[in-house]
Amino acid sequence: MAKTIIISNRLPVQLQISNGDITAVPSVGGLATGMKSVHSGGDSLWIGWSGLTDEEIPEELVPKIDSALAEHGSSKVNLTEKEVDGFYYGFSNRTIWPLFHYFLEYSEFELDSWETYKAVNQKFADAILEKANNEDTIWIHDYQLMLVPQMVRAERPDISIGFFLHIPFPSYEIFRTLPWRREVLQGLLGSDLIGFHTYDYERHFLSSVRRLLGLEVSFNDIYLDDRVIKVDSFPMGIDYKKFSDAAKEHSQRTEDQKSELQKRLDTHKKSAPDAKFFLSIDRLDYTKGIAKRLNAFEYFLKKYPQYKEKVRLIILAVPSRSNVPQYKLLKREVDELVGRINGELSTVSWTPIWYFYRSMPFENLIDLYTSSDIAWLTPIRDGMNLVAKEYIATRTDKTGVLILSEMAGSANEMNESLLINPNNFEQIADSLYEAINMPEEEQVSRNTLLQKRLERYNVEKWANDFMNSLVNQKEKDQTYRSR
Ligand code: GDG
Repeated sequence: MAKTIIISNRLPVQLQISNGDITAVPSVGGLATGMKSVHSGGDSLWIGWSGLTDEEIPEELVPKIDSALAEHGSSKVNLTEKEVDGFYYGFSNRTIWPLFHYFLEYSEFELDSWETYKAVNQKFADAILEKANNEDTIWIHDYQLMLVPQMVRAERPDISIGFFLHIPFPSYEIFRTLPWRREVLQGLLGSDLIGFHTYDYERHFLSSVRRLLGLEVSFNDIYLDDRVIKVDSFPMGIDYKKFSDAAKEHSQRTEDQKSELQKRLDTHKKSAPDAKFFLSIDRLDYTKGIAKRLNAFEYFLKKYPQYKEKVRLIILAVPSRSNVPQYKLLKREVDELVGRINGELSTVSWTPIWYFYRSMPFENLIDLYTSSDIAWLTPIRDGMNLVAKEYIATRTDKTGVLILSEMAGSANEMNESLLINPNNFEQIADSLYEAINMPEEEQVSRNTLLQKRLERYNVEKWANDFMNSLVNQKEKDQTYRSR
């Protein structure tokens, strides 16, 4: 029977080793949830890294680990610490990640890490080749694995391969600075279908293909001598029902059932019923504009001092890639900014910023979404930004205002939010003012439209659209070949 093979850097399960016993716990991330409809039962397999290096896995536990993963339809790619260093912390996160988010000055072009990236991509390709039959469908995810499509294609010319990029694809002028730009494009062109979050990323990619490889591009098809490849946009949605159901359940909780965080939020609401909560949730990443947001918050309070003691900014910054120097520096910068602003502005009864540097359980995420009057997300560049969508999905009474950066892919589908340029403090301060004072009817009418769209284009639809498009493309490709 033909199966679907999904490949991503990390598996959708987390391994926990304790006292020689292994448990594999499913992850709750967006991708894992989104792929549920594709990754189901015995006709699909997920290949990826387990999160533990070879050095961390005792040899005698390998069979147990393999069988624990197999129970979740997963199979692991083994990586050494050195490989993770060069491939993940190196080329993926010090070269591609900054470059594709337009942080050219942060991009390091090191031959060693490129070589490791290639070798590790080959490992992923080999793991696929070991498990795949010609009639299977392969879906490869994200910027860590851009060479895998061609590596698989070289061995299996007829197999069906889809690739989806979760981060922006930059404009040609940025992409061309990469020393290995042609190799990366050629790697991706091993696919039958290449998907992006937005039409802009798709156009940027096609422009690079045309200019760097001189290939024939017609609308969104790329013609090679013997194959035709489709490039398209598939804006990723969320598991809408999961978020709205959680919020509904949350609103019916008794005092005893509430979390400690919720009780604390309630206490503050009660002591100042007119005060507004601003919320931001991001991985602690320089692309998310956290430091700028803090400066903009200070600017807002200078411009509109009447809101001192009347607003509170809740920042949830999730630790991320803390081995990479830029992330360490950013952590220090954010810590200092929060300390300085709170130090300068706090009063006996008011701390302007609540800063959490940790990952929270899903339940607390819902506490924050449902308790915040304004979600304020200001990425400098973001492939999509699912937090914006999740906030809207939890607003069961349809109140709440979303202030969102134009530089997030999700801004394309969320026109009813207040869109801002994250570099324009004047506009940001005015949008915060507008959000605080937005009449409830207006909030409801904006959110009604947003919710309808998010409910319809949920993550399951995203995954199915991609898979259907891949099937259609394969048929088109076969006709092209037999012409
Ligand atoms: C990449 C691209 C693109 C966050 N904190 C906690 C937590 N989260 C969850 C959120 C959301 C996810 O993490 C974050 O997704 P984003 O889309 O906002 O951002 P990235 O992590 O940068 O994701 C991005 C995405 O891929 C998908 O293609 O949108 O542009 O950069 O789902 O809810 N979840 C829990 N605790 C937390 O503390 N449980």
